[in-house]
Amino acid sequence: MKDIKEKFKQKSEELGKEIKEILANHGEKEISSVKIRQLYQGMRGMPGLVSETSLLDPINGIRFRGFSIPELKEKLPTAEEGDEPLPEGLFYLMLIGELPSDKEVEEISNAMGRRSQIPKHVFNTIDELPIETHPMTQFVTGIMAMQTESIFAKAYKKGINKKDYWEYTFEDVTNLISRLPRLAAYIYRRKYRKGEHIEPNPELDWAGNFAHMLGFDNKEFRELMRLYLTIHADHEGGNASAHTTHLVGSTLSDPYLSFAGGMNSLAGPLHGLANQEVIRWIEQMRKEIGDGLPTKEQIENYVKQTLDAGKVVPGYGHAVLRQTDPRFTAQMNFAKEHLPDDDLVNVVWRIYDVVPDILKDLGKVKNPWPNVDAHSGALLVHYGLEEYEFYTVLFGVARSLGVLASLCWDRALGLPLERPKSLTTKRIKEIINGEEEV
Ligand code: AMX
Repeated sequence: MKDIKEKFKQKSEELGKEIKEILANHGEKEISSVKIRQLYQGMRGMPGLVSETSLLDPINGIRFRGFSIPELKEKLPTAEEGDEPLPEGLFYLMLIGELPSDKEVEEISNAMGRRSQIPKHVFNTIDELPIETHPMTQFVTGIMAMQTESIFAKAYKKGINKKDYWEYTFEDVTNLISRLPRLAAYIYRRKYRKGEHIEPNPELDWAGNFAHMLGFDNKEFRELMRLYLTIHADHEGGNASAHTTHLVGSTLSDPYLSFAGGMNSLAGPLHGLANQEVIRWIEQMRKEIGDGLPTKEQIENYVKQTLDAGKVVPGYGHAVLRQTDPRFTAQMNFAKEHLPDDDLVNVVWRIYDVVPDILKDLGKVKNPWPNVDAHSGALLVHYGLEEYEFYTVLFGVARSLGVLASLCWDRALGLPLERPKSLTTKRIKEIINGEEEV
């Protein structure tokens, strides 16, 4: 990783200079105004932070350093055995801002293999948790237990110069990303496969090795993991897991603590937990109306039942997107190629035919289209990964790539403690009445 680290240093110094100039020449330029409703509605659409790794367009979806998902599929290096992009390549792209060569991706894969060792106390800590503990709780516990390994925290304690923060962060970030598949696989095998663990295979790439350690050692599943970990990696900086990682990191908490924070936020049903909720919801529907392909009317009735019970339809809607999520489409294309006749996949596609119109008719849902989580579970079930409570952990492993690449940038650019202003409703009423603050 030495050359990549050197390249990152050079890129971040260049951007640091540009930002200084922007601030000196345009620091006072207004780019947005804030409406009262935005304070009560989750700051939707309010620019509030900078994140270099990706940018989300409401219609066209996510672009990683300018590249769409189909472009990533075309341009990023792949494993020899397949044609899905290697997520290590996306990590490089997000970190450096340029497409990697095959050699650079190989360098990352090898470094990740070498750095993937996890100290025994981490496994022991997880083993102390009751087996029924939710996999996301086990995942966060494991990340927190690994914090003993933080190079940044140790260096900070000794005393380091501000300008060197990024270097220690970079090391922590690379180590943490390398270790996460091992940690996640450990949790999976502990909870669902009688604790029969599988040693890593150093010959495999990051995602391929993850599939292997989970116990799904076939080419198609390895390919699915490469695609899955790529498309879930980042969704610009304002989404809850990215923003939480950034916020916690802004206090100079080390990457382990910051990422654990991000993962707690991914564990919410409105965010990453939606992928488990989708399969749970479909399973419930099939219990009620029977297996096989449900009719459109049956789905319509089930959706209405969900809405009447005051619940959301999981996998549909988005805070920013206003079209079908290209991450949904990428998974649909994978399914069309590899498993077009799968029962559950066909249920997911039929739900896609029915739900948007119903949500549109409600008149309040801003985005009636499916998001990434509407499709992911059906693919996993097909290959035998049926334990849906584990799905958010897969999302979390993927999300590490984007939010931790971003954390490297935060430290390299010396971004400060995040501390937005909050108001009380009393103060808002005073502002409405044109009263000065007392
Ligand atoms: N089903 C039913 N109602 C929905 C809905 C859905 N899928 N999506 C939005 N709505 C409702 C909201 O609950 C809200 O109702 P309210 O005014 O009675 O409170 C209204 O429509 C307006 O909401 P919105 O502005 O369209 O959405 P939002 O930005 O507030 O929330 C999200 C976005 C994702 C939380 C929401 O669409 C949702 O709950 N979806 C289902 C859960 C889900 O799939 N989450 C995963 C998102 C992707 C991810 O992070 N992994």
